[in-house]
Order: sequence, then C-alpha cells, then structure tokens
Amino acid sequence: MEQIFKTLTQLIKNNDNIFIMTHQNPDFDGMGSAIGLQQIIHSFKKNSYIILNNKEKNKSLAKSYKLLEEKAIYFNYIYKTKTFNMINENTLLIILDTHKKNMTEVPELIDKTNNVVIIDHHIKSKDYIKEATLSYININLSSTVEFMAKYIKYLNKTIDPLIATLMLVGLEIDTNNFRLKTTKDTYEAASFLSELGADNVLKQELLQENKDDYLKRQKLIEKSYMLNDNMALCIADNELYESKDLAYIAEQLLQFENVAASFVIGYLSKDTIGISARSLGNINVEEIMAKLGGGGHLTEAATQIKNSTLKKVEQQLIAVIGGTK
Ligand SMILES: [Mn+2]
Repeated sequence: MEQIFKTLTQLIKNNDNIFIMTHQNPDFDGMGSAIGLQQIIHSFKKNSYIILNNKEKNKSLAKSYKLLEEKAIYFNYIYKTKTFNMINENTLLIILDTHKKNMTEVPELIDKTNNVVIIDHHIKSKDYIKEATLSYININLSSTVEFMAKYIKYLNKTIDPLIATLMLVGLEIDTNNFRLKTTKDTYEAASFLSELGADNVLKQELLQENKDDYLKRQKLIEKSYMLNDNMALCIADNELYESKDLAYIAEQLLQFENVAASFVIGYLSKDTIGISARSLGNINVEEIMAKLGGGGHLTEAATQIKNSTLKKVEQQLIAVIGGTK
C-alpha cells in the first residue's frame, strides 16, 4: 500500500487542477473520505474541488456541510454543472468509493481528463474505469475511509476533529457498526480517527438520522425468504423506491448465510416494477435478468417490468429461476 500512497502523493503534488468525486447519492464513506483527502491536498498547498450534485439530499451529510461551514473548516465544493468547462486533459480527477463510471457523480468528466485515480473497496465489476492512471481497488478494506485514514497516518498529517468524526461515521456505516468486513486494520483506522479527535456524541447524532431509512430497510429484509438453497428474495411493499434502494437491500441480503444471489422486487413508479439482482459471483444474475428483459453483469443486474403487480413479477422471477414457493 505504501507504493500507492507514494504515487498518490506524487500525483497530487504534480497537479494544480484537482477534482474529487464519489458515487451518486454520496454517503459518509465516500464524502468523508473526500473531505479528509481535500484537507491533505490543502496541506500540500494545492487547490481542489469536491464535486457535489445535491447538497441537501442526504440529511446527515447536509448537517455535516453546515457544521464545516460554521466552524470555517476548509471545504471547497463545486456543483457538478459547473465542472464541465473546468476540467481538461491535465486535470487530476480522484474518484472515491466506486470504480464504475456510471455510478460516479459526473461520468462524462472521466473522458475529459487523462489523469484518473480510483480508490475503492467494492468487488471489482466488469465496467470498471479502464483508463485510470492509478487504480487501487481492495475488497479487503472495510471502507474507503479505512484507506484514507491509513494514508493520513502514513503522511503523518492531522485533520480537523470534525472531519475525523465524519470519516468515523462513514467507517461505521460501511461496516454496520463493525459487524461486517471488519479487520484489525479497520479497528486501527477507527482508533486513529479517535486519536485525531473524532467526536463520539456527534457521531451518534449523525448516525441516528439515518435510522429511519435503516429501519425501513430492516423491515424489508425481515420479509425476505429463501427461493431455494442459495437465493434470497425480498418483495418490497407498495411504496415507491429508487432503484438504488432496491440494489442496496439486495446487497445486504448477500451478507446472510447461504445466500449466493439475491433479488429485490419493488415499485419504481406507479406503472413500473423493478427487480434488482446481486450475486457473489457463482450465480450469473445477468442471465436471469436478461430472461426478464433486463441486463447488467454477472454479479449485478436489474430489470424493469411495466404494468404488472409485485405478485406477478415474483411469479415470473420464480418461473425463470425454477424455484419453488
Ligand atoms: Mn464505501
């Protein structure tokens, strides 16, 4: 990892036009890492921008941005619409917490520059960004924050306690409070962030605001059942969901014992039902979704079905899989 840190530092030092972006609908892991990295870049006397789309969408993040502002902590963001004519082939674009072009906040920017850095901890998918100058994708990391904490420690730098708090929130959300993907390095990162002054009370406050979403998800997960030996299915309620919500539940289902593939069915709009499918890699969910008019790839796929009902879509999926209920 030291070599990666060295290369990253060199790239930062060699560039004057630096942009940082994470995935759409940013979370604390992506955004906390971005804000932490921006402080580091700032300490090298370099300017950088964090690309935002909607500052208010995630309530806990909105609160965090406000706190940064109140405490006059360096946080230099830019709305995505303003970035298009600011990015050229010499721009250094650092992508955090995703490696898939279409999941980034502004995919178009990737084609505009020759300098792309990717730092991520998600299972590598087929549509990773191939033209990266530096790509570090390590599924053994609990979170992007874990990488960033290590990097800050390696550089022997400090960050503001508020930023350390935001990063710790990201680490806890990604590990579901140290339940998943947690290693000795994860605890070390958390310990380091505490040393930097991460505030546990504020951390709890920021985590709490996500509780309603969390509970809603848990309810749906509770309703899920095994279609056969290794596939889990969750049928959402009649409310409307965004496809990323369905995907998130599907990802969570993969964490349970014996689940090699998961499917989540829910309403995306009044007349459209979506299925989100995820696999650990042994079951090809793309094939299954293709039979229902959708697509994707081996481990992540989806489809949309018009003018149907949850029950009918459930039966269609079961028919395709050959499962029983
Ligand atoms: Mn993450």
